[in-house]
Amino acid sequence: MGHLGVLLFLLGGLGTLADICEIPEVDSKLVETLGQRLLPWIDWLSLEHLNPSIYVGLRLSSLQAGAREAFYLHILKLKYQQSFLSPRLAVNDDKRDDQAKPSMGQLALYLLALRANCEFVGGHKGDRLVSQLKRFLENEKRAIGPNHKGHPHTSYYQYGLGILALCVHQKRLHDTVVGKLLYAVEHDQHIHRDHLSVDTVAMAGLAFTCLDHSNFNPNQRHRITLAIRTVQEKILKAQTAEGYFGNVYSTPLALQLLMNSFMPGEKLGRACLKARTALLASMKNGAFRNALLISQLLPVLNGKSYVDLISPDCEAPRVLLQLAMEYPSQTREVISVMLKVPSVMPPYRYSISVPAGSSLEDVFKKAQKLGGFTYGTQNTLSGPYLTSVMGKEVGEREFWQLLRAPDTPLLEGIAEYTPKNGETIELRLVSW
Ligand code: B12
Repeated sequence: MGHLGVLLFLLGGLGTLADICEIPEVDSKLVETLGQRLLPWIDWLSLEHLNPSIYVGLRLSSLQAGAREAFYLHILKLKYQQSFLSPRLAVNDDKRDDQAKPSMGQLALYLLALRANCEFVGGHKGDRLVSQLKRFLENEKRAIGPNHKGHPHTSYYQYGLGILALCVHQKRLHDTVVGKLLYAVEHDQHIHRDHLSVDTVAMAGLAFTCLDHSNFNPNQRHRITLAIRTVQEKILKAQTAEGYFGNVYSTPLALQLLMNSFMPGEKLGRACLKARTALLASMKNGAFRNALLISQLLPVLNGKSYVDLISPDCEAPRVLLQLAMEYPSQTREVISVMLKVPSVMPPYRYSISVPAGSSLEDVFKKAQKLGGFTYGTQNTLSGPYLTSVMGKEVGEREFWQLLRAPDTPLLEGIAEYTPKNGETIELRLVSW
């Protein structure tokens, strides 16, 4: 019986009805369809598109990709060791190499990938990667500042990932580093503008849950337990009428966190069943095409979370995935989409014709070809991220927000969102 089991047993004995978040098994065909969407990413071994999150998601799922998995991890190791340990990078001016270097969050995800293969980071090379991650966190701690007035250079989401990764590798963390994330969760009005989304609190909660299970930072134990409860409550409060926690795409991480929770009463179990129903409906409606999000969802559908990386089960049987192509339906229908960028001088506003089913990025490409519109992207684990429009690059803590007129932020990026005929899409430079 695990920790949770003992507690439930005790609570049961006291006559209190304790409640857990269970996700009953879903149709295995549906799960396989999701898994199949990861295979092209695993086979596409371009260094730029390597994604440790995909590896983690697959290992915590009920599915496997056979020998390709081991090969993928091997290439991940080469990339991450090369990026952080190659002497060439150390001597060269690091401005040039900086761009190629993975971020703190990506390094953290790589360490999670090692744990997903039941490896502990170690040896001379491994220790240097751990030191690098600790240095990243120290820098972020300094950026947040002694009075918590500043902001991390990356985000609290990546800060949480960093703590989680060190925790699953049983690396000790300074109380002051953990303290910054605790403070952020305790005072969310303070970092409201910092996208303290359900995703971000869920990630913080997963990191705290790991610390709690590992019994590190004993002098902060009480504060950590309270913070976990705060996170649970925030997530439950964020449940929408349809059943999502936050939105459809933050629901997987939210469930990962809640699956490690228990609460008196029946609220938790009911909320999770409702979220499961909503997720299933959205999956059937074609949501979850993005590999990163699939990698966060697959563990949930297998009853697992990132906290399981403390001691993963690497022997669990998993179903071998077969490559299957999904063919987009062919259509000759042409739609028109109004693309608008009001903030530039002169304001841009143009109706673009594209084949039905085109992505927003296809619309951008067409607009660029027609003239008068330019854009730039940066590759990320979530896909192409829009970084400039009409030559206007984003500044610090700014981003180009994607909206459907009049005022609805899109829930997908430019590569995945497919506009409908007659829609107006606005690009707006905003601070966050
Ligand atoms: C922090 C964050 C942001 C920050 C990123 C800036 C920063 N310095 O960190 C801000 C607030 C700017 C942001 C913006 C957007 N975001 Co956002 N974001 C996140 C969050 C919470 C964490 C990302 C992260 O750090 N990952 C870890 C690191 C290691 O991975 P990474 O690839 O190196 O991280 C980079 C990318 O994730 C990129 N990024 C952030 N959001 C998005 C969204 C898309 C579509 C892409 C391609 C890239 C991208 O910024 C990160 C830092 O460089 C995720 C939550 C999640 N579950 O993943 C949502 C998330 C990825 N974002 C989402 C969305 C929808 C957006 C927007 C499209 C919203 C909008 N309508 O404009 C915009 C992006 C528009 C554009 N210009 O292309 C969705 C994506 C859903 C999907 N179908 O893929 C998520 C899952 C949140 C959600 N639940 O809805 N985001």
